[in-house]
Amino acid sequence: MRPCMHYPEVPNTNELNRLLKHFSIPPKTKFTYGTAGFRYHHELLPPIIVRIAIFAALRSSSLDGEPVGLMITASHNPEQDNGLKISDSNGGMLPIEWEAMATDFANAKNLKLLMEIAAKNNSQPGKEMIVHIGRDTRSHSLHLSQLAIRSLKAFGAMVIDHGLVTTPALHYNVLRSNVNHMPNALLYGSSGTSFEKEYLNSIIGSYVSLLSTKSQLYTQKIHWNKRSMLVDCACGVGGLKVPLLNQMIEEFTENSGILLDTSSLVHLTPVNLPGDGPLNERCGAEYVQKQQKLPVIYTETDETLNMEYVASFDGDADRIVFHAKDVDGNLVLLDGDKIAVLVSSFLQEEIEALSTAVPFAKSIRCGIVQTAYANGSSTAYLKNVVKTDVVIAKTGVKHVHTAAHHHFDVGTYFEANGHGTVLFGKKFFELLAKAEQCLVSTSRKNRSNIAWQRLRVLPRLVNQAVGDAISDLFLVDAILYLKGWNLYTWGQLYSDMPSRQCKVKVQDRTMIHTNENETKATSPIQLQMALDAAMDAMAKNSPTGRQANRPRAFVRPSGTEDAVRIYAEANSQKDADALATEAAALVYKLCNGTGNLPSFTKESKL
Ligand code: 16G
Ligand code: MG
Repeated sequence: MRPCMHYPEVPNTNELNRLLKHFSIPPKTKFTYGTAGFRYHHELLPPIIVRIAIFAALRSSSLDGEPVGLMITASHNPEQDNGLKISDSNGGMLPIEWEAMATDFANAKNLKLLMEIAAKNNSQPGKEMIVHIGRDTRSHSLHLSQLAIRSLKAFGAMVIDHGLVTTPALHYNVLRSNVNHMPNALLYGSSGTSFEKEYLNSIIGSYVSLLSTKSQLYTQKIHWNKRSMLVDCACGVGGLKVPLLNQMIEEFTENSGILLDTSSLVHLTPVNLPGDGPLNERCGAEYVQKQQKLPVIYTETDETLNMEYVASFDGDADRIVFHAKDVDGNLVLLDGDKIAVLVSSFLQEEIEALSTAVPFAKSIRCGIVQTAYANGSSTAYLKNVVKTDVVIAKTGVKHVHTAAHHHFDVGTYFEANGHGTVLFGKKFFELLAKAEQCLVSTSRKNRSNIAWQRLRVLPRLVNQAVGDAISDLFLVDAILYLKGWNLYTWGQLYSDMPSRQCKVKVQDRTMIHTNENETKATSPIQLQMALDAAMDAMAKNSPTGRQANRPRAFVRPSGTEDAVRIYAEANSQKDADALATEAAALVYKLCNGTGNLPSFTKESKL
């Protein structure tokens, strides 16, 4: 877990020129910064790595030497792909204004052009340039990270290599090394350069503290036979970290002195570890959520695996969905929407409980950010039952994260695909300080006091830089434990509208433009008119006139693949499939489709 430091050397122009020449841009190729960085077949990556490593150093320089991060991963994509994600110094995504420069960099032939682009963007090498590097378990990631390190050293930057880490842990490392971006309340404990262990310990410590607040406030409706969770790590980097957690939980509980019935602690059984099977293939969060199928368990084990409580991560462990197998062997899926509902209702309840003793709590703006992919039933439930504010933002962490910060003091965001976290703003920390003054001398059993004990541990449990499968796993488990729920109780909060996702290849997907939150296509102009007509026709035949059940479809160009994505939901699976098929055919016809149109036979679901 200890990072390897590479101290800055004198910039070596010859070496840089050599690297740029050797790893030249293939003819007729244009690389583009996508939804979350660059993602291509791994053989195409080396020229991008050299150029974006230099770009990252310049970004650090533009922030007066604040460290930034580079993660070598293609997340949930298949093994043959690889990519680069950039963490800004605050642990968040690269600011959108810098994406065009990143694209120009990735396509620049030589050092002279790179420096011209940098100058045009008022960016220049500085004395202090620090880049944290991490990589996932793909077979080509080591070689690509070595290339990034070589390029950074030649450019005169300092490199801190974390080796095999999850994407969220790398973001956290970056945030933690820029303490000016961390809320004071989160600064504590150790110093040094490796924060990963400290990070996992802080998650576990907060988790155990949260469990210890269990009281008779919630009536235990369901008793767990065994608090044991199977964790499908998608054969990716999360599989290197999850096996460490049981022992960390035990050690923490023993040493902390927190009184807790140890049977309340969840036991994790990690499966689909690196090397057990193909990365992200028929396993992991993307497969389970998009294909709506149970994952294949590649790990050989003598144990009978408990499929009642399963979490699936994606390949770089920044996404999570939960699921179970019902008595008929079918999948019960608890996706990002269900997590949003669970987490936000818990937060609302606790803030409300606190408000009886601390009226300031009433002024805290709590809310949820979703994307157009959020199931209509979840949005209706959040608005009508949880009674919370819902904002729909564009797909991609950079959009939902920004919106959560912007709109709310306690902003929860979850994409249906399982990316998400809760962000706590300044006013929330003010609330904690006021609560401390009012409640420190009250009984720990007082409801407001319990709410305060719960709320104050959350910012250390929930990753404040970016969504994290490990941190979300413990958050969800703790809430379920406190409520006495299992996945079925949770799943029954509302029923998802049947939905279908698919994709269509077109000659040039950039011809499709959408409105701000991607719920409507703005061009080609006929496309939305035709989609509206298809939705209206289906709505007329819908069994109920309720707003939540209105069939809905939208299309958007993918930011990670050369395809147009289609989403449809309706009152039956048949209707959702029919609407998706119609939307796909419209895209194909109006946007110069190529290849095959999707069909929804068992094997061709996308
Ligand atoms: C990336 C995004 C994810 C988004 C997905 C959409 C990050 C860290 N990840 O995986 O948030 O849902 O892309 O992919 O931002 P698409 O543009 O291909 O549909
Ligand atoms: Mg990912």
